[in-house]
Amino acid sequence: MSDFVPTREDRFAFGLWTIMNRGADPFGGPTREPIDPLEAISELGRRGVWAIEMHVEDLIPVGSSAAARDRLIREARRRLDEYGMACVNVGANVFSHPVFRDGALTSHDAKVRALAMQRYMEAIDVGVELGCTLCDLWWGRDGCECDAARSPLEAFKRLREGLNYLQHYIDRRGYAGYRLAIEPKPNEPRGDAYLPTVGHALGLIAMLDRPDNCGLVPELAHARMAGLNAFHEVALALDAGRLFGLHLNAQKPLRFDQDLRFGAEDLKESFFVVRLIEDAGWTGARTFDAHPYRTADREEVWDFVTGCMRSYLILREKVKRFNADAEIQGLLRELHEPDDGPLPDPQTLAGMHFDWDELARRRLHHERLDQLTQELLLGIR
Ligand code: GLO
Ligand code: MG
Repeated sequence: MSDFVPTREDRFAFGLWTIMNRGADPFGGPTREPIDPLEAISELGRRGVWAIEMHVEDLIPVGSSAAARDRLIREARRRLDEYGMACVNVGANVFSHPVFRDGALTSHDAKVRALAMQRYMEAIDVGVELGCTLCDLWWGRDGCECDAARSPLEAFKRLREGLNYLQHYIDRRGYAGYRLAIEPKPNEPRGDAYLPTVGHALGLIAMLDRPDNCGLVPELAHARMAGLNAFHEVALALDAGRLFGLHLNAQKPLRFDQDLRFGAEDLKESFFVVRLIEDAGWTGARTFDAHPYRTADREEVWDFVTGCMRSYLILREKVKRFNADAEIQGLLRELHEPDDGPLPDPQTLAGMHFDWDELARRRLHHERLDQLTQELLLGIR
């Protein structure tokens, strides 16, 4: 059995913000010293991580001089190259500063909307310099508590306009291959966020000027916060050909955004997500977007990093066993047979006779199948 040590081929990534997270929550300030973004890149590189994601502000604080900006980009690039790493998403932090307290792209204030757009443009420019080809938009503050203040019709229109504007920017600058993505989330920090799920986002994407160039970055915790099956959410994005990224973490359902270490909760659902993307041969980054516990100190942040990757590798090993397990595969074969291919033409179909009772008597094996899956995950198969 493998010793579950990650290599670049495993395509693991971390958001810089996850390493830089200082354990603060709404009820208490930071509990650990900050980790510098450049140091984070090198430490991740030493641990076999393949890529990073970031908000442009994680690396380049707002207000940095042009010289400081260039130096930070150069140094980030040098460290990425040193470890054979990539940068797979640069987004913008348009949620922390009070100027965005009532939204960025959907703000009532045209100047705030323009400022947010400027930040996204900067994210794309810096991304290009780092060899990145994706800008994932998580619009943290684009939502509301007070529905009297803004019609969602206005909000959806502005989100659409914002995405179209960014796409035109990408086209005008000739950034070939650069893509946009929406990261849906149901709530937090807003009471309600616009576009809470993958399905909602797909609906909006279909109305864009260039729907082909905008995809999704689903996050397991966000789906579970909405009480949804995260496996199905990821599958919907994959099926639509729009799985441009993936944020892995763990979460108890219907709670605040816990951003737990991957594998810390919802093991069975996580297993099926790993199986989905591994079996599909999906080549995107397996990005962890979780936070070390508030109780963790600076050193324990690296335990958290190792833990996320080990859990993925262990689940991937379980996927191999699942796919090779004769009993499980036998049940699955039986379940999927007979597969008579496509439906006959409507005239033939209209004349067909069905034995309802016989069809209803067919054994489906769900009890055994689920128990076997459970036993496999519990380590006795
Ligand atoms: C917060 C989101 C956030 C995004 C990030 C992407 O709940 O998951 O971490 O993933 O802003 O750039
Ligand atoms: Mg995320």
